[in-house]
Amino acid sequence: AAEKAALKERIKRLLKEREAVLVAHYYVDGDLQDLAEETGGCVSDSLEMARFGRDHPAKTLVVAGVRFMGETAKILSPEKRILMPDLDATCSLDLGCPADEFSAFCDAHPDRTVVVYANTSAAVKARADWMVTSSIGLDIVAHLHAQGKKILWAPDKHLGSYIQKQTGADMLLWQGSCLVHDEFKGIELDLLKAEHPEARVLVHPESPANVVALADVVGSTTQLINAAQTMDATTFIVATDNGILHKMRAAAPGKHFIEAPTAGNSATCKSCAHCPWMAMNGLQNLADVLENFSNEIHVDPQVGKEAVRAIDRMLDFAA
Ligand code: CIZ
Ligand code: SF4
Repeated sequence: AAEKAALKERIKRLLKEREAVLVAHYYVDGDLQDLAEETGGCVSDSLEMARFGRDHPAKTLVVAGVRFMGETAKILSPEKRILMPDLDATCSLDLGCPADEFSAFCDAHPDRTVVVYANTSAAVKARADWMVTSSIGLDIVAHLHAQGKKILWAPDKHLGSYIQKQTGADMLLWQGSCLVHDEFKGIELDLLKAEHPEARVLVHPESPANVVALADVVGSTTQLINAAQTMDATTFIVATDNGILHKMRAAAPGKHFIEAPTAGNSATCKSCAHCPWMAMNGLQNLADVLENFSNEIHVDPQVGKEAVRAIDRMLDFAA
């Protein structure tokens, strides 16, 4: 504990010395989220992290999250130095959608507007017409559908089919999934609901359809935290990465949060819903990158220029 406190103090000192700001995702370790908050950085979802980083005057951003988040920050702020605690922190959605295969898929369907989720590489974003996050994807697809556009969606099949059902849009779906959310189980969730009939169920739409079907609220991380705070209930079952519980408990003190069941849930593994790549962010590697200015994110400037159009479209739509 003393060691941890010393490490936190060292990081605070380094952030000042290096004139750097820390942006952290809701899914990373609670200590990192607290540090970001205490030092004037931000804790948020991938959209807000990128926007905050772009608008903050610091010349160095440290992104505690996964690689696509560092890349998005770099694309939006090419003049800034973007560092990440571990450059190998990736995402199964990004891994499952290689740029060359994706580009061929787009070429085969030239009549479709290409909409990609934020959880993709810079090269995939460069091939897209629009980038969306889970908080705004539904509104953007509804908007395109109203214009009579047919859509090619990548990479998350569950989020895609959820948006398809909600909007009625013509969507061709890439078959990717998040290895964390894909593990939530409908039957077990139904049983858990029966044990806690008073509980409200909060579900991220990267989860399978039979889990989404049991939700009281389906939404992005930020939307789920807001629901926990504002809904008139004291117990919630939460189907998303359990890193979010840190923020939910702080935002809604006195309320009770239960993790939704995953395939891995058992006597030995009570909380399996945690992204192994988010978990690669720690105090020690964060201190190291600040000390050494190591683990810098680079995006090919031409790719970045092409990718920024898809991101700016979303930001303009949101404004
Ligand atoms: O599942 C993820 O990685 C999410 C929800 C990212 C984000 O904040 O949009
Ligand atoms: Fe990707 Fe899922 Fe991890 Fe998010 S939680 S970074 S979607 S693997």
